[in-house]
Amino acid sequence: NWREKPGSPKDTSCELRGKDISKPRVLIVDDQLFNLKLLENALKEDYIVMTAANGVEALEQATGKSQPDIILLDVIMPVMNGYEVCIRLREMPETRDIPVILLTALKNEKNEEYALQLGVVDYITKPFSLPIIKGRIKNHVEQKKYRDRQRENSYMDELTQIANRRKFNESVAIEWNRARRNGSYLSVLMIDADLFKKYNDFYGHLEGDNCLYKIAQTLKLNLKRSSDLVARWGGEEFACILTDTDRIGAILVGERLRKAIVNLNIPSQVSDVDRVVTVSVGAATMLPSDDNSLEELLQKADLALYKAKKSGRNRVCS
Ligand code: GH3
Ligand code: MG
Ligand code: MG
Ligand code: MG
Repeated sequence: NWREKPGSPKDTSCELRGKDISKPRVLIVDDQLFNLKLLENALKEDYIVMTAANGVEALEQATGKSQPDIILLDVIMPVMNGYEVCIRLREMPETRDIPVILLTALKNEKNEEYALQLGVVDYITKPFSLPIIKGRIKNHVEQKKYRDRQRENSYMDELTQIANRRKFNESVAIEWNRARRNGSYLSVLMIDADLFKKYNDFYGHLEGDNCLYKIAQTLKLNLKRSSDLVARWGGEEFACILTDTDRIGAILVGERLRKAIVNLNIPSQVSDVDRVVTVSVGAATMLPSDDNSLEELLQKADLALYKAKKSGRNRVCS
């Protein structure tokens, strides 16, 4: 069965998202150290507990590499109050779907109504009962995990068993924003199988599909960092997101991927390169800012790919 090579398709739903086997993560946000400690102690057995003492820290934690599965948020805090934190969380695609429970001493209808309008999943007033908080967290985390699984399924390309374009689009937008905040480089690779129409015509569509599966899995296997992503862009084209990677770095990764495909040694009578299947790669890099855009980055990668095709295929251009 060709699907068993070069890496058997495991349960990729978890893989797309990184490690998912460990405990759920809860972020507790409160300006009172006493409350933080109390909740941390109550939750640390069942959760990985993250803490923040104000709204700014909370947003930093929520947008970091290890995101919380749920946020317990105090309302009255200096610098930025809980409502503002909620608004900011809802604005960003990477934090929009993290459930938020407000924990507050503001015990009146107007405040609770406002909180619900902002999209919080629960509103708990202080003084609180620990067992009830734990019960509510557990239920909300379960629902969140279920939604995550549903979403992961919608992110998968059926034929190649890697991420699809929907996943790529969502991830690249998130990484663009993250790179912009951090002042770091973001690179994209566009990868296109060479002379694939001829390959299909010569070997048939089934063999063509088989080949696309092998290419996709090989690309995935050869990306080393967990923050990198390869997706099927469509047809015989793939796209990679390389976070925190400058132009030289992107070209190096592109070369590694190009060679890995050559080394697969998939026979191809229609190829003019050692009679094996090859790919062309376009690399583009940007330092995201006000003066450029994600669309431009993707366009640049496309142009570079065009250059690679024009100048003879089986190469990386930037
Ligand atoms: P180039 O080197 O310039 O990229 O030439 P090409 O033939 O690869 O490019 P072109 O865009 O002309 O043709 C792409 C071909 O890829 C057309 C189609 O037969 C094939 N293809 C696209 N999607 C699939 C797929 O899902 N399965 C198979 N078997 N073939 C596909
Ligand atoms: Mg407070
Ligand atoms: Mg193409
Ligand atoms: Mg092609």
